[in-house]
Amino acid sequence: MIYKRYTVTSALPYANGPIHIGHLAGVYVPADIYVRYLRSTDKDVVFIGGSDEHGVPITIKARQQGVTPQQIVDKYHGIIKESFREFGISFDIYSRTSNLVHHETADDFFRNLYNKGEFVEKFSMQYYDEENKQFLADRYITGTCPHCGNEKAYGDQCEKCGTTLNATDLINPRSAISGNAPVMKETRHWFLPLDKYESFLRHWILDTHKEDWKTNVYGQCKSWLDQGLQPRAVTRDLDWGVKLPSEIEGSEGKVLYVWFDAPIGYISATKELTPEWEKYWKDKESKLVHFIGKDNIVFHCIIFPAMLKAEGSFILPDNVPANEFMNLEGDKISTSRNWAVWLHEYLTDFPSRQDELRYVLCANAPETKDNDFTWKDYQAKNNNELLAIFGNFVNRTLVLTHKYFNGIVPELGEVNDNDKNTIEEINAFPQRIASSIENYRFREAINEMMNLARLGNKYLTENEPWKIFKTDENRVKTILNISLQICANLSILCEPFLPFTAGKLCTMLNINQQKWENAGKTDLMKEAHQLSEVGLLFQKIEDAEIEMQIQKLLDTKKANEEAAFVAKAAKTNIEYDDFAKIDLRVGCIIEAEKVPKTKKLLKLKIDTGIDQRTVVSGIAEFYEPENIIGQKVSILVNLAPKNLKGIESQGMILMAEDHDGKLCFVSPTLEVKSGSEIK
Ligand code: B3M
Ligand code: ZN
Repeated sequence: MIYKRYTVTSALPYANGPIHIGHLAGVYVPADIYVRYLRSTDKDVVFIGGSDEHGVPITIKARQQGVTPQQIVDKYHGIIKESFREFGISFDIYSRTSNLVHHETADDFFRNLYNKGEFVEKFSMQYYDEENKQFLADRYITGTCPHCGNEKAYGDQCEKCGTTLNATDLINPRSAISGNAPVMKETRHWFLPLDKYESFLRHWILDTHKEDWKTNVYGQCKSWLDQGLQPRAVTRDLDWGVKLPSEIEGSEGKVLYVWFDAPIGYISATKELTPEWEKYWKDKESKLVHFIGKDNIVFHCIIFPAMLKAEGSFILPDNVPANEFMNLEGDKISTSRNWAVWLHEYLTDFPSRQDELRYVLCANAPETKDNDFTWKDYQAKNNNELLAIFGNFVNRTLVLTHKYFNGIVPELGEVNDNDKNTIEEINAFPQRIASSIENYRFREAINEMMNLARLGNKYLTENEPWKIFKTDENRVKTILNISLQICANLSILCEPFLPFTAGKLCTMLNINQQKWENAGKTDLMKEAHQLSEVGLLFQKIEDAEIEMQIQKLLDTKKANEEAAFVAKAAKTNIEYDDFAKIDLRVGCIIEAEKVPKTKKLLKLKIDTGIDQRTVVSGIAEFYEPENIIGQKVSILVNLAPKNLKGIESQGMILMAEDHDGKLCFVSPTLEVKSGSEIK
């Protein structure tokens, strides 16, 4: 089917934290590539984005910080919007769900379904905080996970074992607001009867989209459908969100469930963007595409389509190209563990290197399986691909043109077979890249684009213009003319992926950014056209820069381990008489040496104040013998001697074990004489 226009949405990030490379790789870079390509082919397209500003995590964060939810979302909406702008994510509008248009639109949508009798009203028992006079939704309840024993599980999920929970599953439930045990109280909610749409959804997804939806997306949908769909509550007891229409009985203190209002945010934002919004949402000749991460599949492929279908006047998505997750250095990206590369921090450390990150995230995009971002790979892709292939080709071409022809495009003379083949190959690139993009295969597309730069490099290397300039200037003219055509083609074909680079390249070539239909041509650079100055497209990334990033992550890991430390429970009680049998003294290490052929053992001579005796201690991994002479220790002097590796050990020094297994001396903080009793 040929579409007249495109409505492209990208998931609305929660405005309760900044965004990281996982967001870019999974959703926004692919969406932006797709949209930039469509614009380059002169398609009518709207690219919709915005912040998701409702939901319980936002209210909880606000409570923790002693501010209002609005203050939280104002802060993060600003940060997120700025990150997108800096990385060239070219939304036609970046809106937010706390604004009036959205509240009105979501309200309309709910009313419409309500009036048509599309909802099922149900009474149920729900936890209630008597002190705060509030029903406790999802995350407002914490308690012990019945599956893994995690004492900090939430009413909707245990983050430790990943199980989806109901609040009533929790053992020893507590209100997250007051800490009190909640009581059960009856409440009323409205449910969207998904079961009613099951057969429609089955047919629409399983029969008509088996071929064109990605396997991961199709597979998740199928498994949901095969399990059978249940009615789903679309309201919550909460005071932050889109309020229920007040004339509805029982609506007080209730808002729309965040996953009901958030996707409507796509529609509200389009409304805000253009008075002609309806054609992007209601005309069958508009192609609706949702870019999302894999955790949002059910909402975009099942629930939102059911909502749209229930409303009746909207189109359904043509495709939902969801990506898997991008991990970081082998570990899942996590906001709470600060395990992420935050976009605003990246730009402080690597100013003006947006395209470098866009490149690496796209070349490595988690399209069919989870993937890993590593700093070493980032460096390698920058240095060995962007710089060594793309940058190097453009640089060689431009520098030679300036050197031999004062930066004026030389004429194309007689073309030989090699030239002809090269020209033919150039012609074929736009279609190949286009087809990969249209099929949401962005890794393949960016690799194809780089193949054009590879072709350029190969062409220059095979023809070696620098060797023949003195003897055959005309031949050099032809070679550089063709190389310049490749540069001009790159400026068009790289634009969806590397918009900043495309801009720089156009400046150097002294041409305007051109449309896709011109790509493939080999007369883009006109004879006698004057080029501008040569600048650098990419810079080398040094080892030291990468080591700094890796160190930053190691520090985070360490801080997380420290934060996660929990002291072991106490042992059973003993009587004082048992303790009194132990003879502990302050001592001092006066000699230390490694025990040969062991990794862990040191042979120490300790001045106990009573005598000088030998103690073998398992601390060699942590201390160099020469550094601990003079160290005060606590020593158990009446421990029965024991033979260790042929040495008689007469006592034991006390060590405290840190969270990471490191052993530390236990010694008095002030000067205390050796032999003093510890009791
Ligand atoms: N805010 C969830 C997420 O960021 C959610 C997406 C809404 S899209 C309508 O994963
Ligand atoms: Zn659990």
